[in-house]
Amino acid sequence: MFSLPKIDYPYEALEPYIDMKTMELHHTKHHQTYVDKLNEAIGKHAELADKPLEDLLKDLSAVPEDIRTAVRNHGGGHYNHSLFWGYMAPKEDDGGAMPDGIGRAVSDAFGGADQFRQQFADAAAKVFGSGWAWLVFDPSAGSGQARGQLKIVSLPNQDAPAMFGWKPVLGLDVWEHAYYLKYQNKRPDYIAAWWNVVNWKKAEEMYERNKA
Ligand code: MN3
Repeated sequence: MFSLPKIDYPYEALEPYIDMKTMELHHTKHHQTYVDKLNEAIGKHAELADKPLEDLLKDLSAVPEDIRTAVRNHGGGHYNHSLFWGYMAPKEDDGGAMPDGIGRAVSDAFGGADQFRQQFADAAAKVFGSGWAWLVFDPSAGSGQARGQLKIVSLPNQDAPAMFGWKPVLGLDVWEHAYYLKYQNKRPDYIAAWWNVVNWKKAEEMYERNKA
């Protein structure tokens, strides 16, 4: 059975950039619902009970058809949000600047840290309807160099990078539930504020783990 992961900081810790009420609802209602519906689906197929979620998402065609859409939506939702909480941290704890490893990598891949931020923000702003922007590794591209393997992609709904063979480094939820209470329809304002609470240490850790 899957369960709701704890968040390492209190709901109010990302104020004023991400408000407490949004964090609480996002975690205890939205994320919890993905967990519940994923468990409901997996409960229909005992043979899947021990499978890691990432393995299910990597090969959805192997998931029984009657629960495939539920695993895609709710499994993707659980997977994405479990990463998302760690991609944020209270501002005073994250050091602010990108650590060297990921800093060099995004400079190589996108021409500089500012260019990376701009391209990522554009991708997030342009997601039509509900979805996510991601910085991912694409192991099928390039040859061991960050250049060519690091990509900015946007994905609809709760589709997860694992579904496309990509390894996540950093992701931003741009569903309205992630920002509507504080920012209403102004998604670009939410995106601009989000940079203040990005946990670069976590992104660096994901980068180091996935680049090999
Ligand atoms: Mn969400």
